[in-house]
Amino acid sequence: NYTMAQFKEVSQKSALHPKPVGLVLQYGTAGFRTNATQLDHVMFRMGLLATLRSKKTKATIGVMVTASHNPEEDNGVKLVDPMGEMVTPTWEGYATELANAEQDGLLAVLKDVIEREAINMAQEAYVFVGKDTRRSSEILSKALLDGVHSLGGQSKDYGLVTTPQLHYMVCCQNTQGRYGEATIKGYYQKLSNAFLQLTNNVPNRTDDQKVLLVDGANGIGALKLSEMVTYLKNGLQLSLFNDCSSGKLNHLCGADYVKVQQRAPKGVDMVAGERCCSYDGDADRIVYYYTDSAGRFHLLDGDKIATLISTYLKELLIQAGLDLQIAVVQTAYANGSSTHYLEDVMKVIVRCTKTGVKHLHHAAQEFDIGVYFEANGHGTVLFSKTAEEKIEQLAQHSNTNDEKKRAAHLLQNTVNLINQTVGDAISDMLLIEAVLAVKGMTVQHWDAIYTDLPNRQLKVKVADRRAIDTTDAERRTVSPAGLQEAIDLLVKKHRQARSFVRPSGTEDVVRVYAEADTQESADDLAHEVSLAVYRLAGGVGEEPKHL
Ligand code: G16
Repeated sequence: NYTMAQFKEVSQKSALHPKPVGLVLQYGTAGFRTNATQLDHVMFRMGLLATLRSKKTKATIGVMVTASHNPEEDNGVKLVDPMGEMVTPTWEGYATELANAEQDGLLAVLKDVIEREAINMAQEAYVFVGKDTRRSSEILSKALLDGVHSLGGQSKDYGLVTTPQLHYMVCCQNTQGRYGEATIKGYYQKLSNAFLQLTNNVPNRTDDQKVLLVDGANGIGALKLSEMVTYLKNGLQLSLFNDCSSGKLNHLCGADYVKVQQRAPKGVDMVAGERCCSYDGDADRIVYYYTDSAGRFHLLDGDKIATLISTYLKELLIQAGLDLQIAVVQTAYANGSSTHYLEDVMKVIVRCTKTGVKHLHHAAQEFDIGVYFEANGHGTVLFSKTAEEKIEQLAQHSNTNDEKKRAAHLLQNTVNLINQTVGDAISDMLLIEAVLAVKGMTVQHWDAIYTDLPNRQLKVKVADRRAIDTTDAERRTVSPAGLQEAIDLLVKKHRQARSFVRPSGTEDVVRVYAEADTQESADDLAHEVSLAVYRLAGGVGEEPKHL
């Protein structure tokens, strides 16, 4: 019968994408991610899984081939659910089972998923596929498409796109175009129109204020931003660096480098006082920065972005007279000063979740307006259906007084400018630029909203990072024994200090975060905690050295 024929096809095709015997991969923070040479079978199998997920949900599913901030040699896969969100934990479990099944056990796992989910195999399936600029992405996306087609799924290959663009396409497709047109041109038009609407009526906006330097991390974001420039007309004066023409992806540049190293990327001709921003390798993260006249580097990370955006939205809600609940979702990496400012000065609700956009996104959905940002610059804003309807009604209401109507229009265009499916460097950049223009703020004004506590992030190599288990949104460890007690004692030695450790879900390392009242103290604490991790959690290689 039909299914038997499909299984035969899967069996034959999977032999062309064999799994290295004994290789076991974990589904990480954003999907599978490792050296590209180990991923051919994973891609084929994720093609199978996406097809099943599409049959199950009777909707289009997306799969993005990317390893985002990781080095060029790595690659990975991100799965996108019908509304542009990440897949659910149950399906992450299926993904892990499929990826790790030995060659002769693959069909059994596949059948098991079909049975457990009661999937109608006669149902049609559609999968949207995208890839980043890594050399390995081309062949890996072919393996992925092989998987889709072998189970009878249909595909649309968007080729080179940013991760958030693929999320956007999936959402447009599954909302029958209500969210927008599922084409790259449609994406550029929707975002540019909203940006121009927001900024065109700003009085006295000078050309100088439109200047922005962008570090494209030598990745897909650079390519896509240069395509978009014509749509933005004269709304921005962009200078693009690390644009893929010569440099290496994410090497000494990009959002992750700038955030973790707290220094300017290589390859950007910075001028004191000028606004600069960096994307990451698949353009779903952004951070801003500038150097002052004394040459000091100032970073405006995801926390500062969340603060700017939520301040702007709160002010507009007040002007519009709309009673909508606004919340900010952060992770343990959020700078203590940002949380303090949001809770105590701005008086907005603040939630803390585990690292990973999927967790933040979920928490943000519980509010009328949920602003979520990881400190590393990954984030967006979610508007509930009620919030969007109230804004829409007010914008259309002819009796509304001028101030209310103006605020409602600004809110409406803000909603259109935001990619609500996932963090999006291009959309976030345009939003930040629009907010600064509308509020008449410079990057220095923005930076002065609050002062970050000095902080430091380090990585420690251990034999098996699963030795570390965490609780309380990753703020405390429960294993190995004694580690949390050791961290507590070390933290007590410093002022205004906080520190935590967690296994990375994208790299084979344990991450260490520390903050304190001075940079020296934060650096000391991060080093001391790294040593505790190394000694108690099976460190490998040389003992961590002080910076
Ligand atoms: C991914 C996730 C982010 C996460 C980051 C680092 O980002 O989407 O939510 O913050 O990995 O995760 P970890 O600390 O577990 O390695 P990206 O931009 O690399 O896809």
